[in-house]
Parts: sequence; C-alpha cells; structure tokens
Amino acid sequence: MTELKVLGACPLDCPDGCSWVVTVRDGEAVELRGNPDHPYTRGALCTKVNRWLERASQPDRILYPLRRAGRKGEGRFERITWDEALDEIAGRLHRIIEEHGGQAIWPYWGTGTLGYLQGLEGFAGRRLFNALGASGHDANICSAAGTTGLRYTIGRGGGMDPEDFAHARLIILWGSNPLTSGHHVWTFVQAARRAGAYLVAIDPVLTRSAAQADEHLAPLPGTDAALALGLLNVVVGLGAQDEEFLERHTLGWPRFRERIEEFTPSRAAAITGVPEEAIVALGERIARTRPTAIRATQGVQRHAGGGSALRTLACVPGVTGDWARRGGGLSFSTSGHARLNRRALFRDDLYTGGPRRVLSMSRLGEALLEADDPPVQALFVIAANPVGSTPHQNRVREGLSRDDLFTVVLEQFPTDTADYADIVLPATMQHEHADLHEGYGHLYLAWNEPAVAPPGECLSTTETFRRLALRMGLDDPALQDSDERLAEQALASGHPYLEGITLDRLRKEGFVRLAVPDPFLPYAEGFPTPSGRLEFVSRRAAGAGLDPVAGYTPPAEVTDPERAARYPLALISAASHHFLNTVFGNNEELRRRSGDGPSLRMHPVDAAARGLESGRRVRVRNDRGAFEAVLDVTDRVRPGVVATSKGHWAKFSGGANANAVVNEHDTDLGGGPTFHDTRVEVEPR
Ligand SMILES: Nc1nc2c(c(=O)[nH]1)N[C@H]1C(S)=C(S)[C@@H](COP(=O)(O)OP(=O)(O)OC[C@H]3O[C@@H](n4cnc5c(=O)[nH]c(N)nc54)[C@H](O)[C@@H]3O)O[C@H]1N2
Ligand SMILES: Nc1nc2c(c(=O)[nH]1)N[C@H]1C(S)=C(S)[C@@H](COP(=O)(O)OP(=O)(O)OC[C@H]3O[C@@H](n4cnc5c(=O)[nH]c(N)nc54)[C@H](O)[C@@H]3O)O[C@H]1N2
Ligand SMILES: [Mo]
Repeated sequence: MTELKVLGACPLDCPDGCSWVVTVRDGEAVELRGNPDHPYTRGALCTKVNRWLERASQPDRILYPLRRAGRKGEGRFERITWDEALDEIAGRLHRIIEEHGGQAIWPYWGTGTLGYLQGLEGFAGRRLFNALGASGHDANICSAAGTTGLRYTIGRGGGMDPEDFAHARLIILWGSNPLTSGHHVWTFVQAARRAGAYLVAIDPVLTRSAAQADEHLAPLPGTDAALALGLLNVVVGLGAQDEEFLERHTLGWPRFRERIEEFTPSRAAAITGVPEEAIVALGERIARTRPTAIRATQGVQRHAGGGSALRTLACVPGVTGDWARRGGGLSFSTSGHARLNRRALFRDDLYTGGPRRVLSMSRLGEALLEADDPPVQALFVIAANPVGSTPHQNRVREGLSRDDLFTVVLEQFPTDTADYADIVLPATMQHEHADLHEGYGHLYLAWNEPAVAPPGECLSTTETFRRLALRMGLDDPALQDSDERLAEQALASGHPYLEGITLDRLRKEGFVRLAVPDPFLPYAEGFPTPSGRLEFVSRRAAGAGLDPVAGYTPPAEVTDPERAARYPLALISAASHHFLNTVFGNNEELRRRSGDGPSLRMHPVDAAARGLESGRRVRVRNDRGAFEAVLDVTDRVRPGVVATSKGHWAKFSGGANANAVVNEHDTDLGGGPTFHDTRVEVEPR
C-alpha cells in the first residue's frame, strides 16, 4: 500500500480560497481535509467542500463525451468518443467561421473554478479563442459593479488585508454574510471582539452573521450609499473628520462635504427606512472609534446603484482617515493585489479578427436572441451554469433552445444548462487537475497539484483546448503550452509582490503569502488613481458621463413606485449556506439540508396581508416569470422584503429558481447584474 498527501486548493468562487490536503491511497483519493498550516483558512473547510470527494464520485458525474439525442433542454444524450466529439466541434466551427466570421463564437466562462489555468481568472482557452477571432466575454456577473465603483474612489478593487480585521475597534458587515459566504474572516472578527471591538451588521435580512452582531440595521435594499452619506453627515457634524488625511491624501473634499451635508440623518432615514436615531448613534460611534473596518462584499452591489454604493462606501475611511490605520479601511476583495501576468496568459496578441465584440455574461438571453452582427452561432459554456445563475431564466432558455445555435458544454454534471448542449465534454475536478490560485479574500497564492488520475475520460479545460486547437489545424506553439509552463508565465510578472514566488516553491509549500509589506496598508501612502489621491470627485467619472462626485444612485425596482404598486415585495436571492452558486445543488445530502428547493422568508405583516402561513407552498412571480418556494414567516426580514437563496437547480425545484424573476438590467457601473433589485408578488400555489 502506498499513501501520499497531496497539497491543493479549493477552486470555488469564494473569497477564502482554502488550502487543502488530499490523502491518496493506492492511487485513490480517500480523504480531503483543510490544511491546518494555512494562516487564513487554518484547516477548516465548509459544509459544502467537506463533501468534495463524495461529489467527485456521485453517480450523476459525467465521465464521457456526449452528443444530444433529444430536443434541446430535454437532457437526453448518447455517448461518443473524444475523436468524434472533437471532429464534430472542429467541423462546425470551421463552417461557422466561414459563414459568419469568428465573432459568431462566444466562449462563456463561468466561475465554477477561479483557477488561473482551468478557470475564469485565467480564462482557460482564451488563447485558442483569440486565434479563432471569437467574441470577447465580459465576466461581469459577480463583482464588476463594486470593482468599478472602487476604481473611481481608490483606484483599484482590492482593499485592506482581511487578517487586519483583528486590529479593528469597530467592524461593520455591510451587505455581507460571512458565516455563510466565506467564514474564515470570522476568526479575525472574533479576535477583534475579544479585544473589545463592536460589531454592526447592515443587511435587510437578519442573517446568520447579523444575528451574531452587537447591532443590526435593516435598510431597504439598494439604499446603502444614502445611509453612508447620512452616517458621514453625523461624523462631519461632530467635526470628527481626519483633516490631515483629507489634506494629504484626498481630492475634492469641499464638494463631497457639500454632498454629505445634503444627507441629513432624517433624509437618510426617509430613503433607507432605518430609524433616524440608529443612524445618529452609528454615526457617532464611527466618529469616535478608530480604527473602523468595513466588510462590504458583493451583496451590496447587486442593485442598479451598486457601483455608486461601493464608490461611496470607500469614501467613509477617506473621511475618517482609516485607510492609513492598521485594522481600518474597507475590504471588498483582495484580488487587485496579486499581480499575476494576465497578459502573458491571455495572449490577446494572437487575436485574429477585426475590432472585437464583447458580450455581457449577465445578458446571455439577450445576446442569444438579439445579437445579429453576427448572431451567436456557437456557444462554449465553460465552468458555468447560466440557466441556474444568469438573470431572466426564461429568456436564457429561449436563447439556448435556438435550433441554429451550436452549444458545447464543458461540465462535471448534467446541469440545467448541460441539458441544452449539442455536445457535452467531461471535465475534471480540482483534485484531478493542476491549477494556480489567488484568494479574493486573502493575500496568499496557492498551487493545486493533481492528486489522482481523472475518472472515465474526463479532461481538464487546458487539455481539452490543446486538443481542439490541434484538431482545428492551429499550429501556434502557444496553444500547446503545458499547465506548468502557463503557471510559470503567470508568475513572471516582475511585480515586487511576486518576488521569490516560483512554481517550485509553490509546489513544495502549497501556498505562499504575497511579498507585500508587513503590515499591509495598501493606501497609507497614496492611491492608484490618476491624482494619486482618494478621489471623492473623479474626472474619470465625469469623462464617462457620470456624476463627478461620489453619491447615491437609487435602485431600479426597489424604489420605483409604479413597479411597487404591481409587485409590492423586494426580493433578495443571496448565497445559500449549502451550495456554492449552483455547485453542490445536485448533492443529495446538501439538497436535503437546504429544504429540497427554495424557501422564502417573509415578514409576518406581509404574510398576514396575504393570508399566508409558514410551510405553505407559494409562487413568487412577476412579469418575467415565476418560481416556487416554501414560505418561512419570520421577522428576520424587514417588512416589504422577501428573501430566498441562489443556487437551486431548476430541474429539482419545479422547473425554475429565483432567476426566473430577475431582470437583465445593468448596474450603474461595470455592467453587472441586479439580482437583489427585483420586485415580486407572492401568492399561494
Ligand atoms: N455558502 C456559499 N458561499 C458563497 C456563495 C454561495 O453561493 N454559497 N457564493 C460565493 C460568491 S460567487 C460570492 S460573489 C460571494 C457572495 O457573498 P456576499 O458578498 O455575502 O453576497 P450575497 O450573498 O449576494 O449577499 C450578502 C448579503 O447582502 C445582503 N443584501 C442584499 N442586498 C442588500 C443591500 O441592498 N444592502 C445591504 N446592506 N445588504 C444587502 C443580503 O441579504 C445578504 O445577506 O459568496 C461566495 N460564497
Ligand atoms: N439569483 C441570483 N443569481 C446569482 C447570484 C445571486 O446572488 N442571486 N450570484 C451570482 C454570482 S455572484 C455568480 S459568481 C454567478 C455564478 O454563476 P456561474 O459562473 O454560472 O456558476 P455556477 O452556477 O456555480 O456554475 C459553475 C459550473 O461549473 C462547473 N465546474 C466546476 N469546476 C469546473 C471545472 O474545473 N471545469 C469545468 N468545465 N466545469 C467546472 C460546475 O459543475 C458548475 O455547474 O451566479 C450568479 N447568480
Ligand atoms: Mo460571485
């Protein structure tokens, strides 16, 4: 018997990017555990990833290439060989390119893995799609709004080191539910609390995390920037702004101050629905507590004004000077900090077409149904499940049903999206392939060494596209680079934060902290904006036709009175505790724990008005579609708001999930989706 311990990393779309250890006995993975040596994730995985190996050997795993044998959407397939699959794909692509040009091909990359080799961070296969002259893909579904907003204010999406929450005296969880969506930050939050820090949660829902806080404010969804301005009004009223920081490190303070003065606590209360006394009390607490740290993640920016929300939230530590203090500032993501060489990975110089058309990930239905210059003729779905995860489910289904569309899905499981494929290609899972990772919630890089051989005929994404390139007669050697070679190219950016981090070292140690200064205060000495300062007022924003001054942009549906008259309830569909987006949505035990389909939390006042009680099956609907849920009547949501969770597979939930009612609508900045900015009515089923 031989036994090996192989170091790897969780690839899922979660800020924590856990380090793990796989025990391999006689070539078989028998155990997968958190790596106790990792300073951020410290050996603990989550309820979902604890079932990783169980998932890998689930009976529904796709092990062979498949060709559609039924109608699109029906999910009937026959097994074919890799040779047949590659021949068919290459033949179809050659014909499509001849007739419509390369831009009729759309590589639709999702977030199933964030790896730099196999997944979204490195856009696996991008070199091949460049060589084919394919359309570009704007991967805006998750954090584009917030990242764009932050770029205007602080120059980059990356914020404070989450480990430094341990040094904060006041922590504000602002539209963030870490006990569900990335629990390792909690270690550092708890360390701060043991030292006396106060914890506030700002969330329309009393989440798992909010329930642990010292104080909870429940604003109307999408009104956070107005709340931030109201809080700053109190801070400035007390003269608690950091004049020295404002003078040395910010741009446009007098104009921003005028804006703050427009948002009195009573006006902020009227917009947000948060009591005026609570705004005054929290404003006073911020005024007197240094350092204050804000954890604002993606929930707060899934609204029409979501870009402005982050743009304005990042101004708060600009006014208090907390960006210069350890344990102060704002943490949205850390992904701006690891400076891997994307250009070397992407090789956009291989692109062969004319000006490149870029299609929006969040508007798949629209692009499939309406794009005509040229129409999308071939869709590659790579580590994505858009039927489950993308807005306006019915339009997505309609688009994917087009007879003239050739759809290839690279997948591990027969998802709601795979059901629409012409060809399904069997994909490896993380412990079966190599990858390079950063976390978007910490400052460590990781190497994931393959632990076992893939089952059946599964191939990694990189290998799939190497083979397809050859089959298509493309002979540029860059299309054949090995995984190790790609990783070396990504690491060779020459940036000081990557100094001393080689593939050899990563392989040996599993993970390495970026070579950042200690402590890491990214903006203590200046900001990567055009002025080198935190920009309350942005010329770039003005140039893009936006308000030059950071401020409040209202949501699209939540505060629209006409829509509210037709659909009185605002729906939030945030992270499910038991799934990771739609990954694990087909795991029996996790499905059972999640209640076997969506639930819907509703305030007792709203339930009484509809004669509904807990346990009742309801239909959640608007003019775009409907989904079914089981009602949970609770005062854990504010009146006027209902809450469900994302990630449920439509095929196990009566044919639809929350995205049946979500609009294809762009956020103010970054072109992101507006999942939590959706109005509905709820009725008995
Ligand atoms: N268990 C689990 N973990 C996950 C995921 C998962 O599906 N399951 N998904 C992963 C991914 S892809 C991402 S992007 C992150 C997302 O994780 P988060 O950043 O936490 O984002 P959400 O889950 O969308 O929403 C977080 C909270 O914001 C609240 N919220 C919604 N609208 C508003 C608002 O207008 N204002 C305020 N103040 N709060 C609001 C919601 O009620 C919710 O409690 O988590 C990752 N981690
Ligand atoms: N209503 C609502 N919808 C949402 C959200 C919300 O808050 N509310 N959140 C949005 C967010 S934040 C995100 S990031 C998106 C995510 O949306 P998607 O990017 O579509 O992610 P998933 O639905 O998880 O689908 C990922 C798929 O990749 C597959 N996969 C995993 N690893 C690999 C691999 O190595 N190779 C291949 N080929 N496949 C792999 C998995 O089996 C899974 O089916 O969802 C969004 N959808
Ligand atoms: Mo996400």
